[in-house]
Amino acid sequence: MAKTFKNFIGGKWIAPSTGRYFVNRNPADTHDVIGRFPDSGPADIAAAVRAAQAGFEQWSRTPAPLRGEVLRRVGDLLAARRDEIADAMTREMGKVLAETRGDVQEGIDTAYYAATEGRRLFGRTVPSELRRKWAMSIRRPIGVCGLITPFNFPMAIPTWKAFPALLCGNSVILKPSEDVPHTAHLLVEILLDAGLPEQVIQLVHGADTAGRALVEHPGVPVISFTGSTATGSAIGQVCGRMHKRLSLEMGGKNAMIVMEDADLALALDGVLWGAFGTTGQRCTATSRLIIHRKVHDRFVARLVDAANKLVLGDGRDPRTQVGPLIHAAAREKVEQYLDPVVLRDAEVACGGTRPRGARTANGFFYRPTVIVDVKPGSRLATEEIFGPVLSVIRVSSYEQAAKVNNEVKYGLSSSIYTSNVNLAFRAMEDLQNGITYVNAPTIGAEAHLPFGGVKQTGNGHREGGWEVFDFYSETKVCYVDYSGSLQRAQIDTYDV
Ligand code: UN1
Repeated sequence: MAKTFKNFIGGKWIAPSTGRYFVNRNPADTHDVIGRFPDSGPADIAAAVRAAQAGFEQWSRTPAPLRGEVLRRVGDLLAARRDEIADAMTREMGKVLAETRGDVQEGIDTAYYAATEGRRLFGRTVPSELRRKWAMSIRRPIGVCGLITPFNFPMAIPTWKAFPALLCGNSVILKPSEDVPHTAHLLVEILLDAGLPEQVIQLVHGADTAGRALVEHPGVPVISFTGSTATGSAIGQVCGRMHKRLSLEMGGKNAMIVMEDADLALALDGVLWGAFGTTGQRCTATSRLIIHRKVHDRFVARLVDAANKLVLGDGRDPRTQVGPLIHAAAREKVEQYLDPVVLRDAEVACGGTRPRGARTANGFFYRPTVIVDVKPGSRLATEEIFGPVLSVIRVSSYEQAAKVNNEVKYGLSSSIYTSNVNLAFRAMEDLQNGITYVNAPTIGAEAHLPFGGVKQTGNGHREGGWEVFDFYSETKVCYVDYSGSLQRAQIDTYDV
């Protein structure tokens, strides 16, 4: 009998008010059941908000350096349990152990970064217009933050959101993806072990009903969401109506540009990792290869050869290089793009089918797929697939490559392989993305730099780095007049 997990609300592990549960299975072997998790409803969210408001009263008054100390201990505990958490993460979402260890490492880095920020959280002092008067800004906590996180980075993304939110003095309600509830459970255990006051963190499992109740609750002034553009739009409408602060990280259709003067061996390693790492299930995944016609045929031949050799299987098997997709619907979505009606004149150079054999028989596997002769503007060239599918587009110049890169509604990451330094710098300006890599693939952003995209990928906020602390805090301005008499500001003494 599979283990039954609970929500963490009001300082206790409790069953959902709905009495309903969903089953969490290993996507590499659907016979392997990890556990049953709460399918929560609005009453669970309401209870979590009440508790989080009480937690906020306490935590917002705790000095920021002490809040940072708790996060430092969180980093220490994550580091001590890294391999065990990575194993559990691979079991519930499929990516290989090297990647899930990296996912936990991103959480560790984010914890230590936030910990040190507790001793900064700078405000500013600026000169006043008037004598004997000080003018300054400070940072204040906001309240309860509702965090809705995806399956592909089960530890890193919750920590990107929760740690800066906590460091700034807010309390947190985490609603993780229903595909990766176990990793979220482990994270909350660690937060509590590190000494976070128990009302400050609430964990509410569930699907859309729980997520919607969180977004619509008037007691949650801050929402941060990573996921699809369609869901992000729906959340944006509610938050706009309710005047909530909202950070959105959504889709991508990221391109790697390979110019004729590129180091092709380097670019080959880059595209294999960018397109097929995490089975293509990253917002930053390399989904398009925009390649100069002079090197196209040579490069594609080597790419197809290497992609065919990638070993599929359970991510906990050390031989495995590519794990499964997250669930049946994700694989069916990939398969839709292989329909002849969608392919039209494009040609499948490798992959394009489910694999055969015992290693992959019980999971949602799909072969690494390269599609050539993709036309700019077609569905394969513009839509996010979120699977191991690479669309190859042939171009004749840098100008054309940059234009094709920019011809999509998304703008997360891009990359250019070239040995021409002038072109590299031009690309950094021309490519309409939140992140551009030179001679590196489109994935692999570092935890201490701002992360996010332009256009339909986001709504102008960034996660990570120094900028995220602005999102999770309110700027407050204070004036201190120590002149002893009424001094009117310049605008109030203007002489007509
Ligand atoms: C995501 O896919 O949502 O840059 C985040 C990267 C990772 C983060 C990806 N550090 O590839």
